[in-house]
Amino acid sequence: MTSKSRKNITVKAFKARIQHHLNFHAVDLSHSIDKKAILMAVCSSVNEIVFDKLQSTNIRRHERNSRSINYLSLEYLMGRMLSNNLHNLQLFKTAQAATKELGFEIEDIFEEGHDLALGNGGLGRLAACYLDSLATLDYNAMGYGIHYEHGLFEQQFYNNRQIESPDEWREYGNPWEVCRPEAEQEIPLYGHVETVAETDGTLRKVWHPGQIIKGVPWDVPIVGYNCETVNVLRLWESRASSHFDWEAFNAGDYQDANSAQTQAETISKVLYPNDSTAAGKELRFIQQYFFCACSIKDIIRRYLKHHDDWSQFADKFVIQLNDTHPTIAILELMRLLLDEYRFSWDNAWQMCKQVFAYTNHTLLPEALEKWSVELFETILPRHLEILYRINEEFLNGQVDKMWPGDTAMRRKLSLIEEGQQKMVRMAHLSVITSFKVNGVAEIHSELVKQDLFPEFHKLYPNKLTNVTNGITPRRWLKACNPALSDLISKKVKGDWAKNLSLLSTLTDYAEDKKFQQQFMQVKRENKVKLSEEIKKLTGVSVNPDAIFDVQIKRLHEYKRQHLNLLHILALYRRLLENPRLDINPRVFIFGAKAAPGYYLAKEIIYAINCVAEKINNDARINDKLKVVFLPNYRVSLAEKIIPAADVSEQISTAGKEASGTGNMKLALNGAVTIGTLDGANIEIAEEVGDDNIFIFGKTVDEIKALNRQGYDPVSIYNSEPELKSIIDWLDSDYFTPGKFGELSAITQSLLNDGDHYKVLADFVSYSQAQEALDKAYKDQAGWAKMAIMNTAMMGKFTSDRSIEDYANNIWSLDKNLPA
Ligand code: 26Y
Repeated sequence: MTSKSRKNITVKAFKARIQHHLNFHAVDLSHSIDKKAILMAVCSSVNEIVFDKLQSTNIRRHERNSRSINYLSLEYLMGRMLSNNLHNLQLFKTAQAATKELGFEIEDIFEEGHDLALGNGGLGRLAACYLDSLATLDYNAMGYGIHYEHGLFEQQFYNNRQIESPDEWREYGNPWEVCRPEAEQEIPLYGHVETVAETDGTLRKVWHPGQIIKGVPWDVPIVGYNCETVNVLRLWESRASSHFDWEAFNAGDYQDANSAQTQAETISKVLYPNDSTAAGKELRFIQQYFFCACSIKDIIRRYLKHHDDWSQFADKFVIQLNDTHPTIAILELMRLLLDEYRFSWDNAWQMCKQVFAYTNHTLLPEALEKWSVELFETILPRHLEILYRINEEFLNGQVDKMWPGDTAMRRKLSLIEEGQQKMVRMAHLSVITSFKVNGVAEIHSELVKQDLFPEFHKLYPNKLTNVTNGITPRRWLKACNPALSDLISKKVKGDWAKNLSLLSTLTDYAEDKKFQQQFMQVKRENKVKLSEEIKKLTGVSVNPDAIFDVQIKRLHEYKRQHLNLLHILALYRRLLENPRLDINPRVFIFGAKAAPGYYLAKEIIYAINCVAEKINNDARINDKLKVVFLPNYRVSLAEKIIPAADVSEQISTAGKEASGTGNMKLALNGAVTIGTLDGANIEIAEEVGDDNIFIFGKTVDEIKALNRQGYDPVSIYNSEPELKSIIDWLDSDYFTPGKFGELSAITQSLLNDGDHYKVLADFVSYSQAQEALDKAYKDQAGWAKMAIMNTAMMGKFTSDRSIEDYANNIWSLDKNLPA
């Protein structure tokens, strides 16, 4: 089918397709059709077009033999696929009309879809936005990841506490994937290494693995927006290599017969829900190796399909490591080049140094991955040998040349950390191998250079660089906020979803009374919709005319949801003291999952829920304050919250949030940021201007100075009466009647454990910024102008710009527009 006929597909034709597919998905068409069946039928109808485009993209790629970018990530937070695919295919209105004729609202059908939640948070969602942009910009790109049977856990609240249950995203099958058995891989593990003498006297290493696992690829098509391209996200599922041990089974040992299979399938069973503390779990290590080995072998297979020798490999493939999680891919490529393809050491190493690039997403020391040498020795003995040699050459070569005889420096930069247990520093391996290393926002990249890897920056002055994160405006404005999108399209000429800088035209209307009214009317309608959702999810009624103040992100001490909580308590207290206090009614909206093993994060959720319960049921404050914690925060819930937000809380301790991307999504939808000078907030402030953002708190340098001087939170507590009374209040049984000290883990962390994240140091400044914000909201025209300016000035933060930065400055991709 040509692109022309595809664009012209009529409602009638699309409806006929849905009806045709309903034959497979519904048992009895003469009765009312269930929503799951119609969802599947619509997905199948869309897939006819998607897979057709995928075929022609592949043919085009093959003819052009263009350089490809291969994105390796343990996480992809895709969310739901149908709405986005319809928008990207320009089929939304057609599908909407067709399903309407069949008696369904398309939004209700979307609701039946399950989120693809194969990621934790920012890093996984960034990967998903980048796939969208890569396809939209027609780059030859492939995403590689793990086909987890269970994605990120589902969250519910029970007695105000988080409880987790497994995510069952494939319970009824996933329409957006197809198995590719022809690209299956075999992955060795365990065993030992033998040194074999060749006939010519040279020595060769042979790894005799103790176990072989099968990797089965599942392809998820990635549809570009308003273009011909469909790329692929390839996700590996682990299986036992010989499916069943019939010998054991026949001998009556049913358990043994099954155990190899069970063990193999465990590898891709579940996504680790930690996003900040590297726990050193063996299964996680095997997951990383399994997926890297499958992906590297697949890359080599794709290359050798079209080439007789290796001379063009580094020209045709570049591999991006999404944080250190896939670092082991480096050692696997080295191993294959050396042992399977018989490269010399120097040639193999040269090759590796040309193909890998690494993105750093965090400065938090506890998130930097290290694996014990012991684990390497047991599971990947050959890789450890290779690692040792890389280290030796690095220390005796580059390090010794720059710092001759400096043993302290050798110890500091070594790939192996000495100590009770020797550990492999994955970040060091990534940095020394990669030809580029990037941070994810200007300030973060500077801190990577100055604080995290200063010596590496000295060794390789041109290696460390920045690519500021971005978000796809297709999902995060066009699809999730149709009302605002329609309003924008009335004023902005051209396809702003493909060229987001066009939104700056809106600055012309920022003071236009009529446009302000329309803009705020859209916001209000979105708030009404969200109010209904809040009622449904929590039972709490909220006033759509209140300020909707939103903090949505993973729960972490550095993100400081508890700073927000302290301010809520301050407002509550002020209102109790003066019920006629002249403040705008406000609804504080939280969404966050805590890692199941992160004690304090779970205590913060509990505290917010307890405080919410008290405030929401307190008639004295006249509904001026509401607090809701929406359960099971995920991409599809974010898509409902973000269009309705007035205020975006971006309040991390300066220097801790690498970039943030929720900050960009909220601002794009006309929320005004209250935030610290951290991550991409700084660049957002530069774009929107100081008048259109509320900045507060200590800067990175001031935080560093506090740490040098010796930070004393108790003295702040003692000198700020309001803060003191709030903390004491939290420590009483006011919010947990009859249970004294129930919330004291939080107050203890602030007072006795040193308040690592400087909550108390920033409290007063935060509270003042909140007052200024409240005052600004009273000037409705002034607020509308600020909101419009935020939407208008978000052009920089499209993930298309990020991808062009990567393509031009790191990947050297050629642009291959369709003929
Ligand atoms: C090692 C393991 C425990 C681990 C697993 C996941 C460590 C970290 C992560 C995820 C990190 C993450 O999501 N980082 C976020 O990446 C975003 C995209 O660059 C940034 O916007 C955000 O500031 C950063 O926290």
